[in-house]
Amino acid sequence: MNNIAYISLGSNMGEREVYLEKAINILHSHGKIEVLRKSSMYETDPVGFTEQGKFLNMVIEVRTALRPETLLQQCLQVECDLGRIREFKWGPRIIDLDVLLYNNEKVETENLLIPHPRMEKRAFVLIPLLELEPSIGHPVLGTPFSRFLDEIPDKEGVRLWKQIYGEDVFVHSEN
Ligand code: PH2
Ligand code: MG
Ligand code: MG
Repeated sequence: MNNIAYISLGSNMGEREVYLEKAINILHSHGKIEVLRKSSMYETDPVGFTEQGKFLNMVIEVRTALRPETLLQQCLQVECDLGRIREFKWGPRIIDLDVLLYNNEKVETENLLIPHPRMEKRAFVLIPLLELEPSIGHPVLGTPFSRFLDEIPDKEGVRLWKQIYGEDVFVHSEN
């Protein structure tokens, strides 16, 4: 169990917070995945296909004995367990789990690209990631992710929704 991975979670249908929490619990209940830390939850304007509801997004840090491909399979299994139906790419979803980073490794297989190929352009990924690990850098480019965040124009679309610090919850604003 000595690999560290970061996974982003997003939901924009139904009880969004419940889906995020259930997904984390299912991952953590896997014998070879331990959820170490959770970022706060952020409410975010949809990026890409914009005619859909606002998302809740967050990032978790996990320790795992699984190789990246198997970790991805587990993430997809969680989406399936929670009843995700894929209607169209980038459309509304009850839950989406994306593997962002796996140690400092670069992974390029048919189904999986790590680092996640769009992560450095997405404030809804970078803001929660940097909350957990402020000085983390891009494993391939070497650039700190904070530098990428500085270059993103539409950070206003990401608002703190539920602040989590360790086990303590400080804010909960209902929308
Ligand atoms: N996920 C997408 C496309 N657009 N926008 C927000 N705000 N949050 C997401 O998680 C998201 C998105 C594709 O996975
Ligand atoms: Mg995604
Ligand atoms: Mg996905």
